Amino acid sequence: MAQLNIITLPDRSLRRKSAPVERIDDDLRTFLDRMLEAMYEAPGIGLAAVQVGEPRRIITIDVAHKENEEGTKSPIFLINPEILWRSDDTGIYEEGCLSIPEYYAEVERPAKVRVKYLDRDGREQEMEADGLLATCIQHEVDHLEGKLFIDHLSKLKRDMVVRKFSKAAKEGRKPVF
Ligand code: GNR
Ligand code: NI
Repeated sequence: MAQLNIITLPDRSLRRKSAPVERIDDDLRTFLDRMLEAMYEAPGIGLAAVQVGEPRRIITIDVAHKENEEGTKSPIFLINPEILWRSDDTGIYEEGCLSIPEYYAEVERPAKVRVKYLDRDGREQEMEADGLLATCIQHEVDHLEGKLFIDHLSKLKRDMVVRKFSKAAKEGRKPVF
């Protein structure tokens, strides 16, 4: 089966709000596996289904498997995730996004979150996360609302990024940062 293609700016479909998953069956699990493969291949530490053209509330994450080191995979699948609690204390990470290739910027977010979700067997789970995992979960849940990490930056920076991607796309090249 062909690998899933990751959508990049200025594609407006990244702004769509994703719809809840209604049934968790083998077809969905096959799709989860394909998402995971695309994420590892990229390589990235997280992926939301909307980034591969499926606006459904599905996320894959593996913060341990940053580079393609075989044997250290620890994937997490979050279906219909809901952030139940965000800490008051915040943390700053330099974020990137597979849909905004080669642009990185520091984003401040709550340092810890508690999230409720369905796992790949359809079982309800809750997890408390901190560090990079907490940042990644928030970055991915933002995608489900059509929100990108550049939305956390100043309007000046965000507009600069979008303009560079739009201009580059018209000229059939990649943006230079
Ligand atoms: O691969 C990714 N790295 C990353 C680094 C810091 C904060 C968030 C991320 S998620 C990103 C992959 C991606 O675009 N997921 O939507
Ligand atoms: Ni992203």
